[in-house]
Amino acid sequence: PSTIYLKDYRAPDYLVDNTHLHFELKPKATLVKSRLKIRRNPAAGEGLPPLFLDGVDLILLSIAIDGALLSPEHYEKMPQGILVSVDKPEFFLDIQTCINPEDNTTLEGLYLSNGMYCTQCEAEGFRRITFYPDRPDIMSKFTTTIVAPKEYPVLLSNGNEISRGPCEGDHHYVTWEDPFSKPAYLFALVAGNLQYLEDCFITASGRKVKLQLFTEEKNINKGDHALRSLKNAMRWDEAVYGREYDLDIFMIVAVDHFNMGAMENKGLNIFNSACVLASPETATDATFQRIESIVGHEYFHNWSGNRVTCRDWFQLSLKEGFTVFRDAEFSADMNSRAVKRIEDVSLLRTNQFAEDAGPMAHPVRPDSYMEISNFYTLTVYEKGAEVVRMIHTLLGPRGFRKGSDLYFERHDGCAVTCEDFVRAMEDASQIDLVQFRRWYSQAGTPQLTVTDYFDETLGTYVLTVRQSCPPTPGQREKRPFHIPLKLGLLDKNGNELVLDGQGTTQCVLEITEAEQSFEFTELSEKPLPSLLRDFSAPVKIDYPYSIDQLLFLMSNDSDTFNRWDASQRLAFLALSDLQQAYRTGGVLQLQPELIAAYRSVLLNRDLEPALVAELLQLPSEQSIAEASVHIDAEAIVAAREFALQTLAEALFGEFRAQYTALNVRKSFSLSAKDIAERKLKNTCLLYLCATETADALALAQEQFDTANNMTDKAAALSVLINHAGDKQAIAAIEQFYQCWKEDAQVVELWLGQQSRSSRRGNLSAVEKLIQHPAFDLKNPNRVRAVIGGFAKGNFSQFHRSDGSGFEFLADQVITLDKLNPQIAAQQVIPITRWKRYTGDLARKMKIALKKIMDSGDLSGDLYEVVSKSLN
Ligand code: B3K
Ligand code: ZN
Repeated sequence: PSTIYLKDYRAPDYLVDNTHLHFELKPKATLVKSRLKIRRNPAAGEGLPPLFLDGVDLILLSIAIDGALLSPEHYEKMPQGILVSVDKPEFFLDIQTCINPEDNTTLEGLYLSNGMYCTQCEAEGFRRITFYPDRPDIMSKFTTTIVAPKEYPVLLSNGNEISRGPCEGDHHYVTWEDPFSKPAYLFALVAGNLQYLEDCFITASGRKVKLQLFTEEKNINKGDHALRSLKNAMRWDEAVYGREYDLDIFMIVAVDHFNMGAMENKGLNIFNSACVLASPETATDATFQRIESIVGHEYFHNWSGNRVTCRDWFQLSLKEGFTVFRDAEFSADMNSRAVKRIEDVSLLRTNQFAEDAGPMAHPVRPDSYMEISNFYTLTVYEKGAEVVRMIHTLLGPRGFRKGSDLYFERHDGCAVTCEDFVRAMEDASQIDLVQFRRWYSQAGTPQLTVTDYFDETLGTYVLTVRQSCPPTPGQREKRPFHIPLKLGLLDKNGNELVLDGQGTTQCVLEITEAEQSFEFTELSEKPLPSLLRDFSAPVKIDYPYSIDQLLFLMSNDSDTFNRWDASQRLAFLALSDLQQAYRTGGVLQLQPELIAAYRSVLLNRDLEPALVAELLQLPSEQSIAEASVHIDAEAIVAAREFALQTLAEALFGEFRAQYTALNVRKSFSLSAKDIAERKLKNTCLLYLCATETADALALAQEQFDTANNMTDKAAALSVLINHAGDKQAIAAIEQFYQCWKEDAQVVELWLGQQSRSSRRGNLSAVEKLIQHPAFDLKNPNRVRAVIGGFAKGNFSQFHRSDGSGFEFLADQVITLDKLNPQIAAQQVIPITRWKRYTGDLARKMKIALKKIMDSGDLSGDLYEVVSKSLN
């Protein structure tokens, strides 16, 4: 596979004003007729160069210009498409192709999922449907006719339905017209025997929009939450961004086989069933919240992505970073803002920081790729969202809103760049973002080192901030970033100090140089800095906090995020001491201060349950690994296990009391308060059961037997799997399966819990799960649950010192690559970061990678990831 560079971007030679598509659906031989109205792009130069049309895995039946069939000397077949000779500046191009949806296991283009036809075209799936200039800067008005047997009563595409009727031989057709120009990646088609829920939404200007959610009949009772979330998202986008919906109908479809979460096709969002279907009996609180955020995310794309789209795929974060920022703020407004921020930052620090430090590290706007599917990354999405959040911080809410208004107004209907976004923000606010743009072009996680000095005689406090950024592939040297550093200063009683004459107690320092000092005057004592509040920039920050200072911040900081962060820093310090003791054969000990801090968090009745639950979480093994310079997997597992056990034993009484207080029977609700209480209760249950005492396990069993919602049921199952003896655990696993085996989403949860279990998810157990009838290598959700659950979620078993976990992963990835290259390339990631591991593990990961490399014909997706990580 070849590398594509941003610097090589050229405007398209030809434009496609209209696209007429006609589908005759058959499982193994679907006929696709397209009629394209094409014209020379006036902005692309002189002459009439040949027209290139992308096409992959297509059978070409015929091609004609203005009705005249082209003979083979008028076009050239190439590996990835055809090149057509052109002799006029404007013409109609008619093409007929034949495709095979049933055998399409890549889940790109048109495929069948449980007997239902559906499409996935982003980024480059449309070229698997017909020959087309498949690039996002070609925007066209689409009309789509679908012909199918009447056993497929529901036939959907983008836009509005304009006609329907019978066809010969028990067939029928529906024609859809999308009045908005769009790139081919936003095209969608669905056909199936589906039921739907319907609702409606009145927009701010009084237009009525029909909302429909389509799913198989058996799931129809699981759609309410998604529809409610959709209406909340529509209202929120009007209130916060002034954006109204623009078609008369908005449809959501749930499909079981899907490579990612969901897709924002114009007017016809297609969702992975797991990201849209939920009921209290079958879905956990985390699932409900994920659904709300993804429904919001896809809806928000209607403006940030569809009305204004990307010029090329290097600009992916233009729509994804912005839209993740939008959905995060939506979720924060709908639920607990503090908890949402903590969750997002945990994800970023654990997984995006690892990406930024690994072999696939790339800037938010990459400058090259082999396979664009590999760049739907945490860097493009989550770090991209942090970049937009920093612009929000620098401009303030009003300036940011002016900027987004200008961006949408200026670029509506266009395919634009990250540069256009930043320029709109600058123009609207008059704030200089020249240096800030480096966030788009430089990869790697910046490191801030902060030192301070207090002059007692003058009463001045000086903070010195140094920034650096480690080298990443292709980028040795980095120039300083423009970093908003939000901070406050605390006095010895925990009060916020006033930072200026106006009574301000919090400020944003703008770090722009490699080293910079900031002075605060008229202070009577040396303050304690609360740095990087609300995680105001995606950086690592180092300040030599003592344990006492962290304990003080944990109970006194007015910034909730930093209270949590102090608890994490404390835990990291303790875990690092424990690792050191483990390695040197010393005695493992947890400081009494830390135990006392956890106790006071548990006993503090003034703290909100949501925050208590967060403060009590020990960092995951994965996040400890990411924070280590050299990853010593065995020491990490031992240290964390010891900390968990010690806290559980020392605070058993307190956990027990808190659990009992929260374990009251009441009807289920999704209020923020109830979600927080369930989370705290189940955190207590986990600590209690970590002691593996009969008393604690009886509580888990009781909760497992009587829970009236899946959050409590799944939490109980998880602790039974991880801490009960064989008999009790196996009985629970079996009973749960018998109860839920018909429910795809619950079965996925059940598979995932077993393969993530440090106690029971050893390699042979995972190999057995792969043989289970519920497993299916062609279903990405099942692959993510079992293979991903093991390799990404079962740190101790996957990193067993014999390397068997890595070899297993390599074998699975090799098989998977033949079916679904995108999923294979995602699953291989855990072994690509081998360089950071100590000793033999690094070597064994590398051997597993080589095995993949040597296995023969790799897809472009997998080849890119494996070859870059062997480099
Ligand atoms: N835009 C899609 C992602 C498509 C991924 C293609 N490999 C979903 C989203 O981000 O909203
Ligand atoms: Zn998106």
